[in-house]
Amino acid sequence: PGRVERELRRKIESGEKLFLLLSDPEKPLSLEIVARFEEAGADALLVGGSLNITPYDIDEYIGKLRSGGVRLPTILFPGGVNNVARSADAILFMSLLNSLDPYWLIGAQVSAALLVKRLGLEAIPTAYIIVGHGGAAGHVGRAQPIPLDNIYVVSSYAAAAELLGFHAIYVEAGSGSPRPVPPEAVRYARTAAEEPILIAGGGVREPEHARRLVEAGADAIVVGTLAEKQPEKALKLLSYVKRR
Ligand code: 1GP
Repeated sequence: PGRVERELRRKIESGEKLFLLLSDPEKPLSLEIVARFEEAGADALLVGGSLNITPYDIDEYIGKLRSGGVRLPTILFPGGVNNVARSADAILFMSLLNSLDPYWLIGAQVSAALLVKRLGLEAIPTAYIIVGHGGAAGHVGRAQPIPLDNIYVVSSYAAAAELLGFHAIYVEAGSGSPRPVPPEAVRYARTAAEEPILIAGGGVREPEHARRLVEAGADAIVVGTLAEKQPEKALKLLSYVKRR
């Protein structure tokens, strides 16, 4: 693993749970908001989105945060090849395991791989699994989302991800999903795969829900929409994740 992943793993191994703030450069979180989350103990900033983004937007955004004093590690959370930008510290190099389209399984990765290497981005091999609503990511990624009433299916995907050597598993309900990523999905993933960093996100709005995700075995909770719409509540949620 590279430097960013090693630091995340060091924290996880010391018993910390991670709060990952998500900013979509199409509607970016302000410098002031990002700085407040950093101050409050956020562990990294994920940057990315599905639509209407260029690498220039991302570089400009990260540049602005850096010159404003933000020191958080920045990790690309790419909605596509258009999200590969040099100013980030690392990239979730993802395969959408339950996509029906080979492009999102391996095509986008082939398009991006040499660029990721040339830009010197640290790649964190990540299995992306979409459950329930799926949001824009599910639609764009042509996912066959795992049905919420058969959520145990997540365990098979998680086990496959571990055996294939992914370093992280991201269980996603979709940004702004009306139903947040279920703790049961996290529990099935955790039981089936011990080694990968387990990330959960999508529609997380309640501090209590974040606590349940962590109890179910999530190493990291991603929050985007709430930080944009109700930053105070998102900061409270952060404190629930980090206090443990
Ligand atoms: C989306 O999981 C992330 O990819 C975060 O979702 O915007 O609903 O927090 P929210």
